[in-house]
Amino acid sequence: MVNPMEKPLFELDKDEFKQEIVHHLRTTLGTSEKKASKQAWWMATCATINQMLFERLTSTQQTHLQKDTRAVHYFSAEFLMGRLTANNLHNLGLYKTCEEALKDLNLELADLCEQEPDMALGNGGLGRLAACFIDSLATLGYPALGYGLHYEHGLFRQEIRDGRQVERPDSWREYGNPWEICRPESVQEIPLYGYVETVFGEDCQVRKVWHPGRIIKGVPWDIPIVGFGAQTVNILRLWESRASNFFDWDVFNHGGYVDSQKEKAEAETISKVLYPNDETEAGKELRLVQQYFFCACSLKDIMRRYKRTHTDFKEFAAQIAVQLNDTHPTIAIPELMRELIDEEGLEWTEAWNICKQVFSYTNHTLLPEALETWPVYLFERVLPRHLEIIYEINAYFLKNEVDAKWPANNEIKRKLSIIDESNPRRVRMANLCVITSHKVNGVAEIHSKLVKEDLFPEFNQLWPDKFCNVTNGVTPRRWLLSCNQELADLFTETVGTEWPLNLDALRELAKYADDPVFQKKFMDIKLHNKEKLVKVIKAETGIDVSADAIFDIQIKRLHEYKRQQLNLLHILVLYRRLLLNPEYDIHPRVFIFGSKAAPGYRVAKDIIYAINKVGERINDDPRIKGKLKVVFMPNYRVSLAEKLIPAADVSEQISTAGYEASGTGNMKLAMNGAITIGTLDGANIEIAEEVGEDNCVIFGLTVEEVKELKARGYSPWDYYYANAEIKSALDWLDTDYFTPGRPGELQSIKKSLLDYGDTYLTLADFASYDEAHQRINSLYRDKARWAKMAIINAASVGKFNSDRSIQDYVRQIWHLDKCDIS
Ligand code: 8GP
Repeated sequence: MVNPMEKPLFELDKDEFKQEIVHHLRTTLGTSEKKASKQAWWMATCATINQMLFERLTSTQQTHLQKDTRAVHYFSAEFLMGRLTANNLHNLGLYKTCEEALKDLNLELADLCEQEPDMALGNGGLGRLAACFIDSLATLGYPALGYGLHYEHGLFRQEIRDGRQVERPDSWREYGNPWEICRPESVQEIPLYGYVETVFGEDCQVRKVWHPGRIIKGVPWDIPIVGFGAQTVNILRLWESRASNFFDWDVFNHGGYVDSQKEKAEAETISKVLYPNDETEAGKELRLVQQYFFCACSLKDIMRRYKRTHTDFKEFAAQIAVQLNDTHPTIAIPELMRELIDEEGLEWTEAWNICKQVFSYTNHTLLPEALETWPVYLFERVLPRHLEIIYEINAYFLKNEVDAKWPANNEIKRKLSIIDESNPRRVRMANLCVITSHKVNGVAEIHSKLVKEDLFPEFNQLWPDKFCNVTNGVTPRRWLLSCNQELADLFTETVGTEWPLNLDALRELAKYADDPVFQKKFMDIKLHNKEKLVKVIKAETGIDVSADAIFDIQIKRLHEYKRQQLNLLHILVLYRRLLLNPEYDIHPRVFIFGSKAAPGYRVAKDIIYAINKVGERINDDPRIKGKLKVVFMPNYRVSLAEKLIPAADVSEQISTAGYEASGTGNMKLAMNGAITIGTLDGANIEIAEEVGEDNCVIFGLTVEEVKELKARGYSPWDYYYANAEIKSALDWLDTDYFTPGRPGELQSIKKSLLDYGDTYLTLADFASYDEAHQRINSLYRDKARWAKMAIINAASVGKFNSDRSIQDYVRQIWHLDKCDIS
């Protein structure tokens, strides 16, 4: 069916599209229809798409320059873009045209899309949020640039060998990437290391001069970001590091080829790999250098662009907004100070006033281990001038703000200082962010409240207006229109074409929630998506599952606070119940996991191993007659999420209350009609408000109860001894039942839940979780009830459109105007 929403924006019809693809196959790819591989066909299709993208890109950039628009610059160490082919086609309104053109050539568009490697330049939620946000910014027509790092290797590829995670390098651009454009004309030079000299100038002014020990070249790669409707095409600009002189020619001439390459290799290391840590600080010099490198390149780029239309810095803060996506780009603050003072000759207070207006900061986590700090000695060596500037900002802040509010209170000074005076002394990046930024936001109501009250209470007393909330969102273009086309077509048929831009339009669907005909259509699509996933599961893991079972999905990074171990414990208990009583009455259930663990996070990797080993035993056990299956999908990534989410019946959002800042998978799953089983944490709370508590299954301790229990003194042993099923399930892990001949291999799970104190209260929430699953079971058996719940979920998630998040940022923080592109 042709999607009525797709008014062709460009005058290309199917036949012309076809001709263009063939033309590119021959002239751009240098091959022929007879010889072309799928990869070549895919590249030729991308080249055709780019013809239109580039045209809009140029007109957007020209209009922004002409109108001298204020723009937001989204600084992020991660952009988890995934694949772009289908997304770009949908946003250009050309998906169906392209599909038909390829059909004429005996090719399947969906099949060609599989040729595209994921652009996995991020770890998880934070990186994917950045990708959704730049889609929304372009869709809404706001002038915006994304700035980040052009990692040669993105997040590692995960293989599962004998149940264990093995990390393999990711090479997303091994054979070239059709979406990126190199811009040698905008190369930047970035200083590092060296020393600072204080000089007395001819004008009788004392100045600081940084004599860097090294200069690195920053080469920009632009990824065009096309908004839905293709009016605006913004840019994601990613910096690649190179040696400033290709190699040392003299050393080379004297036969030292390897030595001459050393500097080159060192320089290129900076943008070589993404740090695979999710929510933990990586105390590595290279990471600090990465952060500085991309921030310095981006600020120089911003200043270069600004200077095209301005001769001084009076308008800078009116033109430029910089959003710091977590603390990773914090170094941009002293870097802008340095540029303005040392390079542009501004007074300290002038520069400081500009910085305070330009920067704002988003916090994504309360976990203390995730709050970045850097040893002072490292700063001294890598960025000596920046350390001086940080000291000056700190002194100014402690004197003018802290002392003024809390006179002679050293304890508060110690707490709020940018410098942590313990040994070794460290720079607290979050404090620098809060002190400078004019706005600090959390990413869900509850999280923003905890940011204010628990994380930064004194800062909140100093500047109550600084703190605000912007609840996260996801783009419905990728997470519904593109990944679940059948459901998208049903929605368009039912409520019209407006919903990808105004997701609230889906509220209309609620009218049909009780209509058996609509319910059948909705659930048939779910079944069809499940059938497609059954094939993927078989191909990826060899496991047979039935599409008639409940597909219960937990997809997210592996972390103890996200509690995959709670899910596993419940699986063990169900399995045991079935062994004890083969008639135990449950609807067949497939538990599906997708998750990567940080390579150095032992317990997380042990949990992956345990899921796989328990799964192997359960999946092969004829006694339970296929009522339970456990699937661990290897290499979880954006493109896999696009297959899993449309097929989910149940969405597992089971973090310990107070620990998940927001979550965004919870939104994607609800949008596709999955029922949430979740704690009152992060955005789950707001999802429950929107869909109604009758249409999701809430369990477990609340934030307050978690705090109370911890304050009282929590002992997991109490639950272990009080609940025979918990005890049996955990003791089972001491045996070799799941690892024949190798007893005790799964013991670390039990240890973390008992001996090490069960930090995330898994055992405390178990009974409530189990009861919630029983509710899921009986709800699912009432087909009409379940269908109604699923429809209401999809109908009620308008709030979680990332367009709404962007509008919130614009209103509260960025104050931008939309710009029409001629
Ligand atoms: C995540 C939060 O854990 C998640 O709740 C939230 O929805 C998401 O950010 C977007 O706001 N945090 C991270 O992904 C994170 O801290 N990643 C670290 C690698 C930097």
